[in-house]
Amino acid sequence: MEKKLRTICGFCHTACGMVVTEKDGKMVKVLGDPAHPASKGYLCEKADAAIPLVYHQDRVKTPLMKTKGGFKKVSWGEALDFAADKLLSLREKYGPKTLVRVIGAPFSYDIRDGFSQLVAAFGSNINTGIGHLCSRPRMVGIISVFGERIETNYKGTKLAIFWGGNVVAQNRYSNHSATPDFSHTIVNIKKGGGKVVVIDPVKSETVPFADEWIPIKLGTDLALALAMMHVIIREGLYDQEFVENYTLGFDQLKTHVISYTPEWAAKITGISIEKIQDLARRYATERPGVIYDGNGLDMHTQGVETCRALAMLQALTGNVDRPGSNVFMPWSKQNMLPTIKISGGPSETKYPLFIDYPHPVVIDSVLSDQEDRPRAMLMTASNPALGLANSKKYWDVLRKLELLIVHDHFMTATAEFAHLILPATTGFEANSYKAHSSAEGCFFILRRKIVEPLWESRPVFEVEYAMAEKMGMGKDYPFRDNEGWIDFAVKPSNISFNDLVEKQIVYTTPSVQYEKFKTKGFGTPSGKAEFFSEKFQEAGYDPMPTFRERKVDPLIREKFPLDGTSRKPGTYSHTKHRNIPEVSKYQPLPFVWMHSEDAKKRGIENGSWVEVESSIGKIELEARTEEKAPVGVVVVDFGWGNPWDKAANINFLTDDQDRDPISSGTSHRLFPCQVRKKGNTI
Ligand SMILES: Nc1nc2c(c(=O)[nH]1)N[C@H]1C(S)=C(S)[C@@H](COP(=O)(O)OP(=O)(O)OC[C@H]3O[C@@H](n4cnc5c(=O)[nH]c(N)nc54)[C@H](O)[C@@H]3O)O[C@H]1N2
Ligand SMILES: Nc1nc2c(c(=O)[nH]1)N[C@H]1C(S)=C(S)[C@@H](COP(=O)(O)OP(=O)(O)OC[C@H]3O[C@@H](n4cnc5c(=O)[nH]c(N)nc54)[C@H](O)[C@@H]3O)O[C@H]1N2
Ligand code: SF4
Ligand SMILES: [Mo]
Repeated sequence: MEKKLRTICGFCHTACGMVVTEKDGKMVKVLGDPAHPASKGYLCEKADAAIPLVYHQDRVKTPLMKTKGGFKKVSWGEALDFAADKLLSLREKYGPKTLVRVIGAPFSYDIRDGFSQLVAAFGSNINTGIGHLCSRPRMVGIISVFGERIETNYKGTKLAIFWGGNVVAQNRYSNHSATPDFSHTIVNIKKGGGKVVVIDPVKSETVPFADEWIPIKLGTDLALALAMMHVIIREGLYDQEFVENYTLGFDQLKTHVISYTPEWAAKITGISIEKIQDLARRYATERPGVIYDGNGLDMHTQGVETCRALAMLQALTGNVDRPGSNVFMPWSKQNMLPTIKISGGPSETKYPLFIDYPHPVVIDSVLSDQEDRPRAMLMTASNPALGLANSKKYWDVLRKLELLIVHDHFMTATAEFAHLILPATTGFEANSYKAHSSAEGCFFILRRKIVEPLWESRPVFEVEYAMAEKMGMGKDYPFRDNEGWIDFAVKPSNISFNDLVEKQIVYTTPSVQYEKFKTKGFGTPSGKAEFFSEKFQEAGYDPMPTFRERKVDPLIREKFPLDGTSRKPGTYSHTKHRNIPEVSKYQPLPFVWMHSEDAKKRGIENGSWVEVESSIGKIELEARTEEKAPVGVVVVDFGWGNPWDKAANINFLTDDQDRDPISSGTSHRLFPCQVRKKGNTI
């Protein structure tokens, strides 16, 4: 019997629609789903991992417990008993905040929600993950201006600025919203007479598709945004009606940006005065204009302030909530987990405005000798041993834990440190869901179970409930498995798991209404779009974004004259799938990309084996002298270092102390380094 079943890919946030052919209980073919409103049949090459992933012989097939002699296979019963006993005894000794939940990029909502009820029922509110590196810094900045997050809308756009986003390689044109027919976004903008500008220090895969590339110096985007505001105000190009009626703090902003001239910014950003003026004028007058703020703005030490300034640019020009600009998209009602609220959280830390519990704070406290430090971590869908800054130090964090439980498919770099590994189902063996806002309305989409769980793998909510039962917390659960969780989560939108099974995609809101600010104002404390934030001021930050030149100790600079930055190779999603030949064939190994001038000076040729060193550590990999970045900048590929590839992990070079003061985001995108041909010293 052969069946065609609709689901989503789920290897990245875009969540393209997929049609899987299932035959006699096995997945046999994967195609794009033409009926999906955003992907319309498109799948990228990463989707080729789907079938090989599910049937991969190296999957963790049973629970594994660490013993002196290595990992030992145990039954689920033994694994759950061990986890429950150890967790309860740690709570007894050190209190509930001994337990930390860690998640990776939430490509579907089982990752967003998994184990959160358990951690809360246990009494802890320490929920952390990769938020400080991904989207959260941007969100904090944007929310301070608008009170909520804002998305991109390309309908009739005359000027699209992809700012710190490699949209072509990452297939990400918006942060939470589905862009209709996304793979043709740039073509469609151009067809409508719009222009595309890319602001990126690196010649990314998106650059060849743009009308203009503005190579900016790494980490200086805030200076550019401030100078653009300077020009727009000085030349009276701002949207006077919008500014007068819907914003707060314009007079203060006007004074604040006086010194941020294009002349000042040109020196910092490396962009000419004329170009800065031109971009400011164009963004204010070629309307509607839209800005996509990409992950290139996170992982810098001024990420929040940069994105605050980008949101302020939108408000200043009135490119807000209008077709073809940045828009507040409709969002579906959901029951959010945990249902049990524990007081504290980020507000207790030195990053009070951050949304999650900052992972760097957890790192500091685990490594401290505080009696009440976290001693247990429960992780799902996360590989922080490779993703977080200063891997060597993070490995010490993992080593120091008294209990590390990892729910994953493979023996990853992180799982190797675990006391207990729990075999996880892939996205094709369990039900999950996701919501996407869009101009056409917010829709829920099912990530459908296609085949029964292989070996002894189990979906996260089944594991979570079983663990909760063992600890006597079953009564705190409004669900027992993934299906029950979906029912619970989508209920406020008046739909059920069965509706999703039947329809695959269910719209639960009307289509977008533009210019909502005219009737509803903004979700900020003042109800206006805020150029001046009292909230920031009260928390001890600047009420308006202030550029701070990044200072590198001259001694460090002397030793490490190059600026290193990070790249996500488009053919992978983070650290995944390098053990799947169908995908890894495109780029089996990581590279450091450098300018031929820098290479020549060091006797390095295309293909030379080199050592990249920072003040934190050293890695060895192959050099590519393709000019992706200007002289002085080297670009290192991210995502390697799992046990099966044993290749260079860039985060052996990044520093976990170099942090954004508001988000704790670490500087993976800019770190001083040196490159040497192996065996040479210069
Ligand atoms: N193929 C693929 N797709 C993915 C992912 C993946 O791993 N692989 N991951 C998913 C996830 S979780 C995320 S967060 C998104 C990320 O997707 P994007 O938001 O597109 O982010 P990146 O590709 O990491 O980086 C975007 C660009 O920012 C540039 N950049 C670096 N520093 C700066 C700077 O200082 N200023 C400016 N203006 N630009 C800078 C980089 O050179 C890069 O070209 O992609 C998602 N989609
Ligand atoms: N230097 C540098 N560092 C970075 C970045 C960078 O560009 N450069 N990018 C940052 C960004 S934007 C992000 S989002 C993070 C990514 O950090 P992570 O999200 O931690 O990275 P992934 O490689 O996606 O790890 C996910 C793990 O979950 C497993 N997994 C996949 N699907 C499932 C599932 O359904 N269930 C379970 N239980 N497990 C599953 C995979 O096998 C994998 O081991 O890294 C950050 N770190
Ligand atoms: S990995 Fe590729 S196919 Fe899968 S959701 Fe992302 S863009 Fe779509
Ligand atoms: Mo991310």
